[in-house]
Amino acid sequence: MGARVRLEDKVLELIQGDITEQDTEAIVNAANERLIPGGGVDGAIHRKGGPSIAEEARKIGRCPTGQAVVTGAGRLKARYVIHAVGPIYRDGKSGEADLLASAYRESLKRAAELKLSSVAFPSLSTGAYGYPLEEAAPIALGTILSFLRENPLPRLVRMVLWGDRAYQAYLQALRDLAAREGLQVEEF
Ligand code: AR6
Repeated sequence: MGARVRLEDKVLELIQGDITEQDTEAIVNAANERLIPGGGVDGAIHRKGGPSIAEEARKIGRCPTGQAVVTGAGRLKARYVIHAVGPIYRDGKSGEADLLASAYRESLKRAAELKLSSVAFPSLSTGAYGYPLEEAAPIALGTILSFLRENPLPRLVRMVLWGDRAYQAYLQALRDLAAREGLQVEEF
């Protein structure tokens, strides 16, 4: 089950699934500032990818909120893991939206620097960090779509949503965004 919008030769896609199973050139991790393996997406990536990811991350050391750093992807199908640090949600009025948009944009910049054509994201900050899905989804999708418009790479960005509730929240946000931008949503 999925949905996509096209922008010339670019695609923004939503699917329901598991980020660790993606065969895009990079997958994005929902990391923390200390780059120390935690739960959720982070735990799943380190479990399935093996210890080399944490070893590389340890050498990098830290990543401030709203930024993103790159390691290899160990045993995962992807070649790279882009570790993005989304904000911890407080009240929605503490700069969270800008920091969340920045975490997506910085991840996409890392992918573009590596000349990658495809990257998959989880829904940053909407698990342990408490960002409400309905607020996070339009920020994530709006930021990705703007980046796709303004940059040649990546050409495919896939949002991988865990469970039906997250998928439905993102599908609604994609429909709203597409309507504003005059784009068609294809469901598959
Ligand atoms: N594939 C895709 N999405 C998933 C998966 C998966 N395998 N597992 C969970 N999700 P979270 P955060 C969804 O908590 O909020 C860690 O401890 C999940 O339902 O992984 O940015 C880190 O070390 C939720 O919607 O990330 C940090 O300390 C979304 O992914 C902290 O959590 C993000 O949930 C980061 O918290």
